[in-house]
Amino acid sequence: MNRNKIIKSLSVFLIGIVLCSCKDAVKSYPKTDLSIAHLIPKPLTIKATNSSFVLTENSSIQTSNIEDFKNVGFLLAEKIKDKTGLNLAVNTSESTKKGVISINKVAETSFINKEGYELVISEDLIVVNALTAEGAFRAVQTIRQLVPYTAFNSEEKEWIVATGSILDEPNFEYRGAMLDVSRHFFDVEVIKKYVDALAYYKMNYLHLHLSDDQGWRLEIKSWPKLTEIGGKTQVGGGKGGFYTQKEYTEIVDYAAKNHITIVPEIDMPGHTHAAYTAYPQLDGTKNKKLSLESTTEERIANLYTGTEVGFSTFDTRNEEVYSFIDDVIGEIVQLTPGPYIHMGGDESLSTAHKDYEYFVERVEKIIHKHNKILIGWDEVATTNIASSSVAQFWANEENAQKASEKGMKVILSPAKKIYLDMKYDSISKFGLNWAAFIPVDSAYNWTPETYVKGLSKNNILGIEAPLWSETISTIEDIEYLAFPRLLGASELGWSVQQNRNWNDYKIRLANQTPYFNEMDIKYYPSKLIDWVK
Ligand code: TNX
Repeated sequence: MNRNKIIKSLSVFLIGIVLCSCKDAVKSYPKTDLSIAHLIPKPLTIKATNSSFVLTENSSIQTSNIEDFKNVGFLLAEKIKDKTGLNLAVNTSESTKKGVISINKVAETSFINKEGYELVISEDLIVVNALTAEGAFRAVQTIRQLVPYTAFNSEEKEWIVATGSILDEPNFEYRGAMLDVSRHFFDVEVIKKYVDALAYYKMNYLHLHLSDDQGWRLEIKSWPKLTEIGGKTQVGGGKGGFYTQKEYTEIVDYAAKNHITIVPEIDMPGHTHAAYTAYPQLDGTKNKKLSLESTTEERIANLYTGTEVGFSTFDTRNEEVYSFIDDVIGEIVQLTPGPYIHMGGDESLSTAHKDYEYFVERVEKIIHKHNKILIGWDEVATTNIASSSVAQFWANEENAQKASEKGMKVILSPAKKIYLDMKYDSISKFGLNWAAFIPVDSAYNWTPETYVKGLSKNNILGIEAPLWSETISTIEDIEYLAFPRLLGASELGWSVQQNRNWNDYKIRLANQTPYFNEMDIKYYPSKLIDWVK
């Protein structure tokens, strides 16, 4: 190489270095504003610092060396991969460079609430501090919502996260959704998809309405005809279905991975036609068409596929009914790690009140024997029930007040506001309207803290959004009714009253379309919302 050539290649090299470092030095990222991020539910406090954390292929995740914290880290990596394609290393030795997301179990935070978390996002680092993996998991949902759908620089694979800090904890301990899998049966995959969305919006309970007049949906090994006969149809006469215990466990485990607790409901003493059609000795209506001598086919032919309520009851004075319930609850408890068993108790219009009272007290004893807490629809508050049991208010305010006077906690599910099976308006494709039409703004604009006169925040365990399934039979139908109103329920449950505001919410809601599209959620595109295309 002659001298000139050497000088030439040296200068190209030097220019290269200068260019590279210049490029690094001048590389500038946008000014951000964390305080207007489209988060649902709205966090307790947000402080913006207006610069950018840059998520790249070199970013990594590091967690406390505890199993359930590690799982939260892996879950975040999986979700970031789905969204951006970036493959973040979790807990590897290289994960000490710039761009680390650090998820830490700490002994103390600004909160004593186990779901609370602190999230600090600076240019180089994202830090999550939480007392429990549950808190870390809720924080991870916030991070997921903060990572944009589009890259800042797709060539260099850079995603921008707004910097600042968030201190957050839930307003209510119980933030639930209910699916009626009895009127129409929905399989495990449908439930899992619903769980995914519940988790993303920080809800923590999924109540499954597992039995009703039209169908019994959970395998009970000691009473196999419940599903062999009682699971054979549904509203309108479809094929019905049921969960094997293995499938139910799969649901419980999947929910647990998402820090969601399953609440199983066996509705009784009313809403029991399917159960006593399978086992006529339980029948309290003296239905002449049912007898112990009838064949399986005859019993299946006697199942109910209509939608009327209030005609059925167990025989509350028959001891066999209570050994049946003990067996059923005993098996369910074995499969259910959560603290609650829901006994229904609504609309028992064919049960004399004294028999209803007697029944609820007996069932409460059985549930206590199995070390679980009873939840019942608000009618259970008309009995001599223990203060440790929980009433779920749906229609009768007096019952909710009675419950709180007894010292019971109340879950708020006012049908006029939070029944996801109510139509949006008169032209809705699905739904009922016996309680109200519930457009998206009405579903959001109410105040759980003051909704029932005489009930204060201390009496309220939380809120739950039930979805009854008389009129719906597919996942698309579920999504039409639940989305977007379910998100309103999430915010009413999580966010404090002073942070809830329809005009602010409706913008954040409009920006959920990329998530709905990515998850293939067929939401109802309400005209009240200026949906982001
Ligand atoms: C009332 S809410 C019911 C259900 C129906 C629902 C339909 C409650 C405790 N009982 O049996 O499915 O209305 O909206």
